[in-house]
Amino acid sequence: MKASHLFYPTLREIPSEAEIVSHQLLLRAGFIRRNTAGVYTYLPLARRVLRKIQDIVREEMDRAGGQEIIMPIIQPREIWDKSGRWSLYGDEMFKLGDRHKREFALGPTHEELVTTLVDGEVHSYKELPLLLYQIQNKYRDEIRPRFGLMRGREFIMKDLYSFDVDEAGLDLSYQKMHDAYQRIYNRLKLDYRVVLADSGAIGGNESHEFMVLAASGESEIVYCPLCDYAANVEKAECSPEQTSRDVPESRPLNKVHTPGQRTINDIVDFLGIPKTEQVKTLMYYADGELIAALVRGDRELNEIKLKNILSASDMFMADENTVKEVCGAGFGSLGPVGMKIKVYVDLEVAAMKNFACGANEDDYHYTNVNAGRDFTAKAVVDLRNAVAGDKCPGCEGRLQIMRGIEVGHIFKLGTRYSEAMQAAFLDARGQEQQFVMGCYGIGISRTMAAAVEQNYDENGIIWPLPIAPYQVIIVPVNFNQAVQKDLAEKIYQELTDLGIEVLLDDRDERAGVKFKDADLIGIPLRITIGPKALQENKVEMKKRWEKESFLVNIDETLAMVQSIIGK
Ligand code: 9G3
Repeated sequence: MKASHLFYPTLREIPSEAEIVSHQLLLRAGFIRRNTAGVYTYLPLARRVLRKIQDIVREEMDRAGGQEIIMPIIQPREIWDKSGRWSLYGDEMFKLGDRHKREFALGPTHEELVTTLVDGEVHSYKELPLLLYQIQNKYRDEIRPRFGLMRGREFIMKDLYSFDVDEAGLDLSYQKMHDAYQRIYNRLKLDYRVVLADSGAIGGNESHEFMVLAASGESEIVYCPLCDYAANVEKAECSPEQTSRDVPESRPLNKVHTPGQRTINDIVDFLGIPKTEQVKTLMYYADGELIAALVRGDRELNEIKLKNILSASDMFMADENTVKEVCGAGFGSLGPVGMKIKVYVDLEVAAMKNFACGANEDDYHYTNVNAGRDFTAKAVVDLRNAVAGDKCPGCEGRLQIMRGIEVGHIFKLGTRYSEAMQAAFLDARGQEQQFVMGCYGIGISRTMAAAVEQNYDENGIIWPLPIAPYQVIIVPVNFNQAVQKDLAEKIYQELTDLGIEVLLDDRDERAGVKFKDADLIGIPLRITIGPKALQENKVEMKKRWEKESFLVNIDETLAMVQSIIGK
């Protein structure tokens, strides 16, 4: 490919709307352009990277027994009514009508569609297991699309669905996918972790996320440096510390006038009671019912854990006016004592003695509150977010926190969808059985962005060789100089004939601009053809991931390139 022909509009300045490095660099290097919020065009360089990622994913899916299909993006409302999920996702689902006023969704995922397909076509256990996958655009109307390809409203996903006769079969399919995903991320040269994850609204039980480690990652992961425990903080279980100290006596309940004191910190200052001896009361509507959740003053409530405990499909924080009506006080003065609604208590709070909290009366708090005596918990459950320093659930280690980008997510679905869609097959005894399913996603476009988050420097992108848009870029210092031009074209042709992907920068630009662009777009190996080196019958080479360049005899160029890119 000649640079004078390639469409890659590079930018000198960082676009103001780009907050994270991958978004900035993919825009500046002419890989993507925003069409509208969360919707992008992939320009030629990005297309080449995406194709390489997809081909690696395809190879590993096929190796694991997957068969590629292409499912429709337009999905009829009926199948979503059958699974009961048409309104579950609210405004996040793109919906459209056809000329007959029939309703459709733009596919955010394909459980309903693929289960309907397989139900109609697979009738015997002899045809299982069946692993079908596609690489296709997905549509989700994110409230706040941002970070470029990281959180788009249209994005490319590989989604595979496994159909087995029973749980044992699913376990095998799930393990095959787990291993295939590890091969994929290893081949992509990404630094990733596999973490226990929440299964979210799609139900089902076990699920794992594949997280590319990056400070810009939106996901928070806890991991144990001693054992292999790792979990999304949404899922990470918190085990209360064994309080070896003798348990203090319950002191008498005491109501205190605390005029104008609202926050946990106010009470620290006003009553001299530390956060760890206070309890926060948080109010939620869960499927229409107002409930209270208690966590220690210095902790954060984990809303995913609460939602799962309540098996609520729709849960949101109550507004202060409603709370005032029901509880008689505003947010800063709430507490479990005398509360008429259900109170869900974090494990840690249940073990606390003589704690302080609001008195459900503005300007009043209680001290020396004790669960059991002063209030009754509806349930005592793990409700808080894990934090660094927590004990590892699996060993004596102490948990650490890191941030990650979720690039893959695999789920055991069981019969969640085959039951809802009445999708069944006949087993060996001629009995009707529901398919036992799994689903497995990889964010293809997000993976490209994640690769940039882990591979860049002050000059631009540093593509890992397996997904670079071109493997080699030839930069003649002065293309108008015949000797340089001829040699550049000779090396270009010879490398191309060897099947190596080469970009020849034949533009009539200053050498400095060519070097800057070569670094910006991140081509792994640069061959510079300049007058100085030519005098000694040499060319200069530089690996994008190294600082120093080096000279190579012209007649050793091909061999050197092949040894570096491993062709
Ligand atoms: C929707 C909308 C958004 C959604 C879903 C449905 C996430 C939805 C979960 C999954 C689970 C797996 C197969 C590939 C891997 C992920 N956001 N999920 O089901 F209608 Cl608007 O998509 N699906």
